Amino acid sequence: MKMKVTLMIVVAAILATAQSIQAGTIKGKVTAHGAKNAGDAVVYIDKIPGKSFPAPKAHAKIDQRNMTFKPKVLPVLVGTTVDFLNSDDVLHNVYSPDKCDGKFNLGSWPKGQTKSMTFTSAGCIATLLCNVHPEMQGTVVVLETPYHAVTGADGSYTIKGVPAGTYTLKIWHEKLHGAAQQITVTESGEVEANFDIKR
Ligand SMILES: [Cu+2]
Repeated sequence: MKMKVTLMIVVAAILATAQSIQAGTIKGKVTAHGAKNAGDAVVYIDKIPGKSFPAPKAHAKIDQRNMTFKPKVLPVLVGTTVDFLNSDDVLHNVYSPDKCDGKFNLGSWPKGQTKSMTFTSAGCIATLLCNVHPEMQGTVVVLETPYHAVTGADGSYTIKGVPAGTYTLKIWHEKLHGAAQQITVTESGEVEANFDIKR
């Protein structure tokens, strides 16, 4: 009898531990008023008080291809290094007029080559431009948590692996604005959060 009770306590403890490391999913749809579509919006957990995340070792990548930045919008955790690859037959340049780690200018480089930049200013929105092709524009959004997603053209997004808790969910878009939301993520559930964004 005593043995059985002990076993039950152990099982309960294991279950409790398993539950605390389980994670939920945030998903939803963004509706854009005043933009071509609802794509390229960044939905993200603003910050988690008392928690900071180590800079990722893996580099993120932005390709300059067919005279565009791909992806056009890239959210990264603060401390992330982004590799900029030129995949076109022409010279491309990458610079930013925004004060993210200085107004950086990485210079120009030919096809097949990469230059890297580490983004260390949380909250910074770095507009990416190419001084060879004025029509090219991209954005790196530097965030304090790794919980973020970019919307597809239909406005849908999914953020997976979010630990249980109550958070402020925010949205960034190049031109439009939307209100932040308070959301609660449960251990293994799915939370839906939809946004309306406008000028
Ligand atoms: Cu260019």
